[in-house]
Amino acid sequence: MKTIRRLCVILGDQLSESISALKEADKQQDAILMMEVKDETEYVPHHPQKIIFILSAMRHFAALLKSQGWTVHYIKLEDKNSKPSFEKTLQHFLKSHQVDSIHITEPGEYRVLENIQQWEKKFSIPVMLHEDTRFFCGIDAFKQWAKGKKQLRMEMFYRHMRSQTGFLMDAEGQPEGGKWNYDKDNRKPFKDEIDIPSCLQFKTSAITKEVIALVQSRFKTHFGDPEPFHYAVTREDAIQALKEFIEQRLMHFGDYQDAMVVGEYTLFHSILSPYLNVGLLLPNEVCKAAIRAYRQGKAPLNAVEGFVRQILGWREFIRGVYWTHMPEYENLNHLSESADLPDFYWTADTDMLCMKQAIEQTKVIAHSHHIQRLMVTGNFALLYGVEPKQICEWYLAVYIDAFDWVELPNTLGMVMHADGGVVGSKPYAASGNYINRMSNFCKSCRYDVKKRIGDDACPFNFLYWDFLLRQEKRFKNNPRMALVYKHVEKLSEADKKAIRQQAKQFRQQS
Ligand code: DLZ
Ligand code: SF4
Repeated sequence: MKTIRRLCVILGDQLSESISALKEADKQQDAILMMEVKDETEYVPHHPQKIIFILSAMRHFAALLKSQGWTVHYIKLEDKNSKPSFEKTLQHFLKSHQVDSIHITEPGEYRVLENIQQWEKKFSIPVMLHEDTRFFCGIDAFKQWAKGKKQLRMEMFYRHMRSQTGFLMDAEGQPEGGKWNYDKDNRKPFKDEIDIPSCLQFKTSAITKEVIALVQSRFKTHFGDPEPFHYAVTREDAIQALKEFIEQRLMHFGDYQDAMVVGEYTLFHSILSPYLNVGLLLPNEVCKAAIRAYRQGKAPLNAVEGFVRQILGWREFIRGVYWTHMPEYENLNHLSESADLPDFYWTADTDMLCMKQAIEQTKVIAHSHHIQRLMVTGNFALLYGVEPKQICEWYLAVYIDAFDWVELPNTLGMVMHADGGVVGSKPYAASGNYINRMSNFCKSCRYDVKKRIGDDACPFNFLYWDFLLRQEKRFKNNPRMALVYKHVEKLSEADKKAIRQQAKQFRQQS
C-alpha cells in the first residue's frame, strides 16, 4: 500500500485552490479527500438547491483538482464508502490507506471543529488544523481586537479593517470621500423607471443534473424547489456572476439595497454570498473588483462603500462574534421567547403579502435579500416571539448561503436580539410602516398597513405594540428606545388590552 504523506481533507465550503490545507502539499506524495456524508445533508432540512449547489460545486472542484494532477479521493453520498459522518467516513478510509498526517482547514462550524479536535486521538495520526486564510481577519486577530472592549460594535471593527486593508482609504489615511459610511444615501424606495437586470442563469452541467436527480430522490420532503437550478457551481461561472454584478447592478446597489418590490426577487443585490461562503469567490477579489469599479467611475461611492462594508465589515465581524462566543451563543434566549414557528414559514400560506413573497421566493431560489431576512421574516419572528432556536434552524435550512458561522449571529443576534446586545444595541423591531416605506407590497395586501386594530389590521402593527408591551421592562430604559417607549406611555389601558387581545387571537389562528 502506497503511503499518503499528507491527507488533505477539504470540506464542502472550502472549495478554493488557495485553501490553506493545500499549502505546501505536494502532488506526488500527498492526496486530497472530499466526503459527501449523510449527517451534513440532514442536520437541518436543507433546501434542495442548497444541497445541489454544495454537492455539485464539490464534484466540479474535485474534477478540477484531478485535472491538475492531484490524487483526489472523492466519496459520493451514494457510495458504500460514505458513512453517516465525516469521522466515520474518514475512519473507514483509513482502514484501507496508510496516512502519515491529516491536514484540514478550520471548519465553518463549531460542531465540526469539536469533532475534528478528536481525530488525532481517535486515529493516532497527527492532525494539522490550518487557519482559514480566506478571511481578512483571523479568529485570533478578532479576539485580540475584541479584548477589553465592553461592547463589540461592527462600525468600529469595520473602520479598523478599512485602515488595515487600505480599502477605500485616501492618501492621507482618511476614508474615501471623508465619511466612513454612506448609509444615509442607501435607503431609497424603488423607482419604477429604472430597469432591473435579471441575474445570470447558468446552464446545468451533466454533474449538476446527476446531483439534481440524487437530491430529488433523497430529499423529497425538504422545503423548496430543486428546479429550476441556476446557480454557478464552478469558479469560472462564479467569476462571470461577479462581473455581471459589477457591470450591471453595483451602480444602483447602494440606492436600493433596502428596497422591496412585488415579483422582483433580486433587484440590485449581488447574490454572491453563496459563492463567497463555499470558496468559489474570495472576499479580497470581490472587494477589489467593486473598488476598481468606483475608481473607474462605473459605480458611485455610496454603492461601493455599502457593498465593501457588507463583506469587509459585517461578514468578518459576524464570524468573529461566532468564534468568540460559541458554544454558549447558540443557546441564548435573552428575551425568553418561546412561541413555535408558524407553519406558514414552510408553506407561504399567508395573506401577509410581504411574508408571502419572501417565503415563496425562498422556495423558488433559496434566497431572499438582507432586508427581507431582517425586516420581514426576521422582524415578524421577533415580534411574534418565536423561540430563537426554531427561527435559526429555519434560516440555516432554507438559504443557499447559510452556514452556521454566518447564520447564527445574524439570526440569533441581529434578528432576534437573543444575545442580549452582543451584535446590536437594540432590537430591529418595526411596524408595517417600515415595510410600507421600503416596498410596494402594502398597496396590494389584504391587510391595511395604517390600521393597528381590527380584522384587516396589518399584523406587523399589533404585533409590534404587543412586543413593546411584552418586553417593556427590558427595553424602556434603553436610551436608543426612549422615543418608542414615549409612545407606549401614551397608550391607554383600553388600547393595551385591545392590542394584546388582537395579538393573542392572531397567534391562535396561525
Ligand atoms: C451543508 C453541507 C452539505 C449539505 N453537505 C456536505 C457534504 O456532504 N460534505 C461536506 O464536506 N460538507 C457539506 N456541507 C457543508 C458542511 O455541513 C459544513 O458546513 C462545513 O463542512 C463547514 O463546517
Ligand atoms: Fe406586510 Fe402589513 Fe404591508 Fe401586508 S400591510 S404587506 S402584512 S406590512
